[in-house]
Amino acid sequence: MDACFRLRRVLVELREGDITEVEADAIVNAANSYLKHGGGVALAIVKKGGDIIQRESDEYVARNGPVPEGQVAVTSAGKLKARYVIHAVGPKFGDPLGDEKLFNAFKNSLIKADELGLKSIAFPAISTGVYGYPYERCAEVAVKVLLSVVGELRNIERIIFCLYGAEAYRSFLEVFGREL
Ligand code: AR6
Repeated sequence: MDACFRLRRVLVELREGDITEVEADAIVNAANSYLKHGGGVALAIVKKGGDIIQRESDEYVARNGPVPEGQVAVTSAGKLKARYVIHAVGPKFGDPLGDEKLFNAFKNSLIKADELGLKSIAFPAISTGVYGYPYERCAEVAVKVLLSVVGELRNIERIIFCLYGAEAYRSFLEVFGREL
């Protein structure tokens, strides 16, 4: 079952499932700095969206260099329902600056989507797969971002967190229920 929270004029939804199926103006990818989408949610996104996503990612890195941790790059979304993929580079768990970088990865995705004039955006639990972050810690960082950034958003009306599997969903629900 989905859970909803309201933060000022923004609706925040928690959902369990596959982010490649989500209808939102942008979906966020949990990417690496080279935008080589070889595993996890990144691979699911390029498999369903098509080669154009990897091609535009390669062009981005060729032009701008690797994307630093905490920063984002935008490509189109190919065959996905979304219009854009926002590739956010999260930290690896254990990095002493990890929480700050994770905060920035969520925050910069929201700011970028808002700058593009988008109304809705869907996030996976960035850094909680290959990069090893505990779900709860990721959820705590995501809540801090929401509380600090929502007031700045002009266009975004709906923020979805699409959690993969029951354990991820339960952890986010517990933290969001407590903090929001
Ligand atoms: N929909 C939503 N969430 C998903 C899906 C999906 N289809 N598939 C996996 N997840 P990860 P990271 C969840 O490993 O930890 C890649 O190789 C997954 O269960 O995708 O930031 C990149 O190319 C987990 O909770 O990203 C990078 O090299 C969350 O998505 C590296 O992994 C993030 O897991 C990034 O590692």
